[in-house]
Amino acid sequence: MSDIALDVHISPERLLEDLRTDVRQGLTASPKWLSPKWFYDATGSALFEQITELPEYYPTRTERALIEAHAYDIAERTDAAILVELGSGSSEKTRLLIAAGTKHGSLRKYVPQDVSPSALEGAIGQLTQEFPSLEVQGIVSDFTDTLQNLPADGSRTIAFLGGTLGNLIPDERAVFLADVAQALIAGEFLLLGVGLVIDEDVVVPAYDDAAGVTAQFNANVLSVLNDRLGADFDSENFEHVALWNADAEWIEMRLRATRTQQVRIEDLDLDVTFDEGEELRTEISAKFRREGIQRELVDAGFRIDEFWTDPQERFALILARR
Ligand code: AVJ
Repeated sequence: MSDIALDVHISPERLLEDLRTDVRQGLTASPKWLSPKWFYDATGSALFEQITELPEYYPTRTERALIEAHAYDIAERTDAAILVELGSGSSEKTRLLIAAGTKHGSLRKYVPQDVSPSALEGAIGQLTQEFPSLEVQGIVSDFTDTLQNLPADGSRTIAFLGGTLGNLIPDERAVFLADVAQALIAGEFLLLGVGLVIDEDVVVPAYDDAAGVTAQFNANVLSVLNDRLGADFDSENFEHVALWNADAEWIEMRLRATRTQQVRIEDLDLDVTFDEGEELRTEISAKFRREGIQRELVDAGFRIDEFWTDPQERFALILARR
């Protein structure tokens, strides 16, 4: 897989610089926080793939069923030559869109973007075997700054699946969606997957599974800081917390210190104190209501073409036209 050429829009040095800035900001703030983007080293990406197969984690299989049901319709409506996917991860569900697009005859190129080179290489290796005539160009970057320099040699659809939009706070979301709209021209599409607001008793276990995989995924961010910034976090001193914030309508993941402790982050020359019970927020995962997300898309400059949902209305797949 080492022969896979990736376009690196964000250099490892720049990514490390972003991590340093983020960690200094987040760990000296009160309350403390980290961006969920730092979960995804090779271990974190692999743990997320495990999460997608957990019985409690409904988003992935719900979205996959929606894509399966509507992939050909999407191919016909969009007639896209180029499929760009933001935060593509394993590209596992996307192969259904690619299969439909190539069968329809319009799709020539797939452009997956992810912050994790290992996830991209794995995905591209598989896809080029499965679709030998498909041109694949991987981009290593952050999804919020991928939108410049997208290929423009054909009509494009940008896919942003899995509910990852929910990782952004509302202000960031508005900016990001407007940027996506800006990157497209009239007649091109955004295919967006988002989680819907559902019963707390269903959504919380999806982020706090019985097997403890999500807890491992959450704690892995501390290993990332140990590896990349020479920190000395002991993940044994933190416990996984997932809670539903009913006002904001999002899930929050946190790491709660089980004892008072000091952590050294060598590369930042920073010492951080945690009180017993103090919590570090590591992720928000917002869920949406139909009217709300439609309004956000319209405000960003889109028109809603289709709004598909599963029978239990847990997840939505939205086709929006620029
Ligand atoms: C990859 C951002 C869509 O928010 O559901 C899974 C990440 N966090 N379990 C999500 C995640 C905890 C996931 N996204």
